[in-house]
Amino acid sequence: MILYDYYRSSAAYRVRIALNLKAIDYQQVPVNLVAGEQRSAAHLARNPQGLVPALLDGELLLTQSMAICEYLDETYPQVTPLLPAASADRAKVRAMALLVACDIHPLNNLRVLKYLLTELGGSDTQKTQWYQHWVYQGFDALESMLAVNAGAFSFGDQLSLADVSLIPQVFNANRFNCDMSRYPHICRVNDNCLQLKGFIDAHPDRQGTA
Ligand SMILES: N[C@@H](CCC(=O)N[C@@H](CS)C(=O)NCC(=O)O)C(=O)O
Repeated sequence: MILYDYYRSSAAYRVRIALNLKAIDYQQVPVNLVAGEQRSAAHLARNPQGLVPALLDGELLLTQSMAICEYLDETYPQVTPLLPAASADRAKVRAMALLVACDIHPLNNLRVLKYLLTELGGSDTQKTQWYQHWVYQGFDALESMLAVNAGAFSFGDQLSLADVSLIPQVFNANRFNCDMSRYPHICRVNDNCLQLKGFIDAHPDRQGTA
């Protein structure tokens, strides 16, 4: 498989975690978001949205990190299942995963922050305020969901899609100096995940920087 990747992209980071947890060999092809390579003709042919990640599995080209993670989970169900067996439990895991992927991350994406700065004339301080606002709003809710659902990980003691989605968001929240002391459950789950090889190897600091 080939992952079109950027080391600091949290959406690509999710897919790296899922690939590692599934013990799938893959090749990384960096798409430098700061240099604008995501808008090149070559990358738009892979992902018409001009975003990373994209995953090539043989002839199959996939986009959208959560769709890719579910594809990997369905294709390799025996190795580290990312969704629980019961449909009610799957809905709970997806709710936590999508809270991050749909309701925090898109508001704080590179193109949105850039738009705030360049088109709307915002300052760096306003950009940080915007970023932190949406993290706090999402994490306040997620913290209360983890209080009910979490054990060592987001959903009991089994790894799940909720962890795959959460850990990259915590990395980014730290980058933007969010006060994580407000979230003891999130921090515990994050610490536990970061002890595991699949998460360690997927970490942005362990990737090439191109
Ligand atoms: N919903 C998409 C989001 C993908 C996304 O936003 N990727 C970001 C990096 S995390 C990106 O490529 N940004 C490029 C840009 O904003 O120009 C997914 O989960 O794959």
